[in-house]
Amino acid sequence: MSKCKGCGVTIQNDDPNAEGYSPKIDSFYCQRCYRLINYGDLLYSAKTSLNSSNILTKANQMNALILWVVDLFDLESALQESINRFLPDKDIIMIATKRDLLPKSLSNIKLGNYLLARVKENNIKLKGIVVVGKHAMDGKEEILKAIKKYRNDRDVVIVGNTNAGKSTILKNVFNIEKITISRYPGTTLDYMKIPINDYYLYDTPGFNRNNNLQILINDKDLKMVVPNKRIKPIIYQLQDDQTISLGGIIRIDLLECDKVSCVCYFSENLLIHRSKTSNADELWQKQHGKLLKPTLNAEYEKTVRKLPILGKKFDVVIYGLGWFCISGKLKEINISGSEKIEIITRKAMI
Ligand SMILES: Nc1nc2c(ncn2[C@@H]2O[C@H](COP(=O)(O)OP(=O)(O)OP(=O)(O)O)[C@@H](O)[C@H]2O)c(=O)[nH]1
Ligand SMILES: [Mg+2]
Repeated sequence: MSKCKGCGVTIQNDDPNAEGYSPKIDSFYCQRCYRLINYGDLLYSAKTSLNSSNILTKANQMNALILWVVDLFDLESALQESINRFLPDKDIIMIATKRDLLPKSLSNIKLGNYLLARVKENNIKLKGIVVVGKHAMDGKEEILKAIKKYRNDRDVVIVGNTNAGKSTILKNVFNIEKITISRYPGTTLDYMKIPINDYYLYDTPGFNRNNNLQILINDKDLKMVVPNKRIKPIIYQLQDDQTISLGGIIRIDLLECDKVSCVCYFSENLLIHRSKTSNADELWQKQHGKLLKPTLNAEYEKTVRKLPILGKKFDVVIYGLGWFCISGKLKEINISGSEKIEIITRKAMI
């Protein structure tokens, strides 16, 4: 049976509604990849059907060097579970992607030190870290050098969260032109074995993080929340009780602020709205889904949670959406939004 050259799924021509369908059994692409590549539209979403543990179990059984691809914009989501737990005894290189999305004010040295510290703190054992950007074109040589240094006659398997940029590496570093890349999580559907000189390189489906906004949001709203150009930080100076709304997804109440600076690192397509906390309830009642959009499906119940304040300067990270950097004195931070989205505080990145 032939496999789709875009996503690795086995091609079938029995069921037009099932994965891998193509009108012709010997097609190059399945119908979904064909439409993604030629029209950029998504026939069906595969983001919830992927099983992360199967992907890693298979990688663990292979005699291979692991390239663990981590989206810098969505770092916490990648760090939430130790990669070593799933791949004990494997040599792992972290490829941190999408450097081009982070502000220029964050120097490479500072970013490198931050990554090293976070990896150490999370007890993750790596052979090395390579930072790349602009669709893996910047840093391409470093990836090739790292593979050369650590491969030791083994194959290479690329793993990581959905949308981290795994297939983009195959396309732009290894010139695998036909591979499908898209902004929709769950693009690659099966292991893809690609011969490279004297070894095989494997692309794999991404792991699905169910507490990540990019999985929870409707596919049509993805382009409002996932940045595709460098993030321009928006800075608010806050006094007293203030509320910042991120579209209709999350609302953050910062209470009893005393000269607080709140820097927002989010996609420029996302509407960020500031109001007094006393006006915020009314604003949400009137404008949710109108001015305040996108929203999540109604099935995601809205809850309020209190976040710890981590000293004078720290980040509040919303998985898959971005983060705030808060500095100054304040008494309380309350977040309203679906409890399914993970929100944490961390040491400031920038
Ligand atoms: N700005 C920016 N976007 C990138 C970069 N690398 C990848 N992307 C974008 O990230 C999205 C996902 O890229 P893919 O290569 O399909 O990601 P993947 O990890 O293979 O995703 P799955 O197959 O779903 O697991 C696409 O919209 C890419 O264009 C980068 O360096 N910079
Ligand atoms: Mg892929």
